[in-house]
Amino acid sequence: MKTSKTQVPDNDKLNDLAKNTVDAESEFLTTNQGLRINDDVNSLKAGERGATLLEDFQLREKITHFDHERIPERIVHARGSAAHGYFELSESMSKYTKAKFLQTPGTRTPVFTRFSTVAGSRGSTDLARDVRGFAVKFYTEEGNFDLVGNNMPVFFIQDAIKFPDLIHAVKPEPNNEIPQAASAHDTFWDFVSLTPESMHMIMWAMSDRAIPRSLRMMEGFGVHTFRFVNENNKSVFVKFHWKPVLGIHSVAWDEAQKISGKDADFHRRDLWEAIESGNFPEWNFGVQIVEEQDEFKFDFDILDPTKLIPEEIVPVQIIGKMVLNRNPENFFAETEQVAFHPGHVVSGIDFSNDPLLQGRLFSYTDTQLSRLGGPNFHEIPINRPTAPVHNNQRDGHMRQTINSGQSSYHPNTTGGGCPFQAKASEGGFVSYNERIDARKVRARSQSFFDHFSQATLFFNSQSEAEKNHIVDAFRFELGKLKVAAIRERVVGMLTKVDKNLAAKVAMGLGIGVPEPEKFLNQNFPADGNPIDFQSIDAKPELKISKALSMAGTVKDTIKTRQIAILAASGVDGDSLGAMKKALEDAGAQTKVIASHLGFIVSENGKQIKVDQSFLTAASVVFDAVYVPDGAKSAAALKDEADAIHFINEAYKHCKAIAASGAGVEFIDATDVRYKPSGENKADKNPDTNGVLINRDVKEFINAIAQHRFWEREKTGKVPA
Ligand code: HDE
Repeated sequence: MKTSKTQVPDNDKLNDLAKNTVDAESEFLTTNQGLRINDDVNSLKAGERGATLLEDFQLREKITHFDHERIPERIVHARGSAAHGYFELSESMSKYTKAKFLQTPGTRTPVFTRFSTVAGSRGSTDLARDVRGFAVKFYTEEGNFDLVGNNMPVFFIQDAIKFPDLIHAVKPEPNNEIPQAASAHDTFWDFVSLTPESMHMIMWAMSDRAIPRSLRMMEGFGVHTFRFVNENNKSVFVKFHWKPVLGIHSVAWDEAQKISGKDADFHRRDLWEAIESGNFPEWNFGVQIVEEQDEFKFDFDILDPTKLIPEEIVPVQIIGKMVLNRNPENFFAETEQVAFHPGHVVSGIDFSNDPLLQGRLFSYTDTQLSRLGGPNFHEIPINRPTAPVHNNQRDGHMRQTINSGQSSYHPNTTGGGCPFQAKASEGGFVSYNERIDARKVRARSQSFFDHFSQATLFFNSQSEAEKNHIVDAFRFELGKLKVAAIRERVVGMLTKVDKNLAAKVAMGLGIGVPEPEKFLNQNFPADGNPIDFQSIDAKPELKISKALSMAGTVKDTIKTRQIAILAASGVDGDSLGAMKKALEDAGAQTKVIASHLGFIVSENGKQIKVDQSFLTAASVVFDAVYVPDGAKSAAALKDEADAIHFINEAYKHCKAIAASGAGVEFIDATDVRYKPSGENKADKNPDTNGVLINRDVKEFINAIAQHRFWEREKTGKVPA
């Protein structure tokens, strides 16, 4: 019997390296010293009813281990889930970089990718309005390269020195530890209202990007500008992008809040189940390349992490893909203990002077020392490079490697001079020899001072529905504040982004639109802070960037979409079966939901297995609903309040709904409006608005692929 096995990334080399792992193919339960255990049910006592003896080393070992099973959670990005996979290069980058894994098309590099929320604790909900971490560890033959990014291309602050302040402000307030995994509270918005540079990122965080439908349907960004360096020591700037093959999709905010109650593990489960069912998530990997001589040609500074380079100005070139095809074997050993670090680079990849990136380069090793207990965290299997490690570092807590020999210093003769330094031609890392000739100052470049024009660009680039959701998000978040002055300051700041946006938010909050210039200056901390939000009134050329909207990323596929089929006994088994098959053939997953678990019986007496009852299923965790024919089934559903609620909610959240035959009678008992009424127009499906009544299954499939019919939010309001 297999009892435990330490897993390392699925790669022969890695397995070889994991020499000191435990591969205990033993039939017997043992202590940690390998002693076979005879009784794991009773502790050692003085008599059957007697006191427990201190001598019981078996009990003490077990409980002591248990007492120490938790390690400090990550200060940020504590809640995460991860998977193994590979990166496959399709376009050689040899012109720009000497990084080996980016040379030959077809090269596969093993990866381990961890997604996370930022603010919540380990046990918090997946569906919090938050930024998502998107961290990829590439186990390249030249050492590990970590691309530690987010699902948004910019960040809240420009300088690392403000990071502890930002995080203290967004985390639960320190006096009462409220609220968990939420930015809708005074301290966060107080910080934002006094930090104009955050405005661009705030627009992203208030958009639906902050509530993804699935981790498999989010973009990823390296955020900072990095450098590629080629064999001739020529460098270009580079921004990294991940583009999900399934498109970028989100849920509705009302839905997100409900999912948090119905299934707090929604994203984690979705990722796990997709991989288990062989639907491996995929992203295209892209780069934006900027030649060194073009560094200053933009109307923003490419070192400023609150700015993106619009794809219309520098296109994203797709150079490969990432496929996640294996779930971790053990959450703690892999997902929890993985240690990312933006400073883990390989020869050919280097840093820019982005002051946020520069600060991160210190922080990540430092945090692992306390989180993983010492300096040897690189020896934990998930963190080990596939490239061999030879150096003179020794000892420390939990050292795994047994180094042999006398010498642990350089230079040496006692060890024959080993290990040797590598020349650049041998793959030795040489930092890019950028010329730096400057005064030592605590200051920020004037070129960082345009805090609003890209926030405006983002807002202008959104679809109408996306814009409305941003307005609602501001109303929600600011509506939760207790201090009115903070609310006003934020709305004042919004006028610098878009006057109409500010007016709409103000209306929802029942306040007038404040004059930003006047009061923002007054309220600014009088501490000589050099940040003056008005310093630059930039007028960028680009007014709209289509790439910033999710609306254009709808893909023609329903692969992995979850479809609920509501039924009761008396259902038309053929109608149900045909739809189930058609949807599954198209790659979707279906679940039959009824009032009880077990089986329902079709019109012609066949048993149909029920997957979930209304008690455990909720429309918010599905993408679409189907109600099959069958008079008795429809009548029974009409009497089922949960079934009516299910449909109403699916309708409210703008999902595709289909019904056939008598199933329509049940739809008629809900608040769903489906009759074409002129104003009830859908995005791509003008006749149906996503409600398919006695329509062909192909139309239903097309509707599911559209993801949502946001138009309904205007015309199809239902209480749910
Ligand atoms: Fe992080 N960040 N960060 N961060 N970050 C951490 O490292 C930090 C920043 C990001 O799945 C910590 O191992 C500083 C930007 C991800 O394990 C910590 C600054 C971006 C993850 C840390 C930033 C990120 C982290 C906490 C400002 C997007 C999760 C635990 C200078 C480009 C990685 C840990 C995982 C984790 C520090 C800003 C992404 C404390 C000081 C910008 C995806 O070291």
